[in-house]
Amino acid sequence: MLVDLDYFYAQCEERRNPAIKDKPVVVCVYSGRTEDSGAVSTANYVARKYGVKSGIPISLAKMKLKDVDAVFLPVDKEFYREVSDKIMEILRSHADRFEQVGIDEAYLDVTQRTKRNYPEAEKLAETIKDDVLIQQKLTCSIGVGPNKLVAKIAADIQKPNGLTLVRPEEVESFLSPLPVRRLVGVGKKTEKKLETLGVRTVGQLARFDVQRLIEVFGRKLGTYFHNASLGIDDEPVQERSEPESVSRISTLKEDTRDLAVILDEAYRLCGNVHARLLNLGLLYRSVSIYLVAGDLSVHSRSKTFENPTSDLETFKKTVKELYEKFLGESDVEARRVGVKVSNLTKKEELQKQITNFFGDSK
Ligand code: TTP
Ligand code: CA
Repeated sequence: MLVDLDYFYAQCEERRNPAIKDKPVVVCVYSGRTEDSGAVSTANYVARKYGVKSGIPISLAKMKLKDVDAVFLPVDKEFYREVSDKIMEILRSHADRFEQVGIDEAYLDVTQRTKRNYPEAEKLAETIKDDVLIQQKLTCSIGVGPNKLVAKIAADIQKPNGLTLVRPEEVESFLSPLPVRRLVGVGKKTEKKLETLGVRTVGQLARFDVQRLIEVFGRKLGTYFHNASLGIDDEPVQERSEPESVSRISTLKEDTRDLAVILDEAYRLCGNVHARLLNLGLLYRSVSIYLVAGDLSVHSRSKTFENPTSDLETFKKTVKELYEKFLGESDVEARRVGVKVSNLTKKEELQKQITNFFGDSK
């Protein structure tokens, strides 16, 4: 399955402030040069009806939404990351193997838990959509197929709040009418080149002589296009390897040296990091704090323990100690604060080591 959250940044904003839900919502990256310079990050589907989409200039979006009661908001990546983390944990719990790609997409290998049964997979996808909606109040679109390539295209076909299943026997009929642009790796340039060869649809690509494709695009890409057009893909859903550290950073409402204010935010981040650790089944041995000062200078302090732990209270206590000590030594004001754990070990690894050490006598 490929799960893709709908109009993600804009939907996060709607969740935070449901009053804007029926209006066009445009999330912007302001460059800061002039009031409206910058680009649109994403927009909700109401705004998309007016032609507003990712990448266009904010000024153009404003023109398209002239005389419309629209909402323009600056990106708040920290908030979206938080929502994303929580949703990814829900998704992970429904997969045999899990691979997050980007902030709002993930592949779920559900082969075993559905026993390759599509009605089962459909039920599972419905459950996932319900879980995400009930627990995190967000909609997503899901594509289900025999491999990652097909699942991804399936998820894109029906949006927002879509669910599209493509069974193995339907792959050919599903893909063949689609424009080649739908295939991952086919951009504007490739699309043009293929068009000069008389190839517009995936089906035409599938029937096109593979040797000629290789002549035009090279062996690697030519072979890939040929296989992709037939829905052939055997890329496994790849669990990402263990992270070296888990950290979160966030901007304070205003610059401050007030320990209580700093800790209030830092503890929230600790909770966030801790949840992630638990989910990954990891223990930490080192704790670090970050502080970006008003002048944008970056400061950090760390402490390393003898033994790995997953304890949240120890984490918070150490963060407090480190901030206290840092503020005692320096006179900067904090603009952004962050926390990090590192020297991570897997819980099972530790248990194995202990068992080996004491023998398996129980
Ligand atoms: P997408 O999944 O491409 O788009 P989306 O979630 O906004 O909309 P859809 O319903 O079509 O899936 O991107 C995920 C987020 O990444 C998006 O909410 C904002 C961000 N993004 C940018 O900041 N700039 C961009 O050009 C794109 C494409 C996305
Ligand atoms: Ca999305």
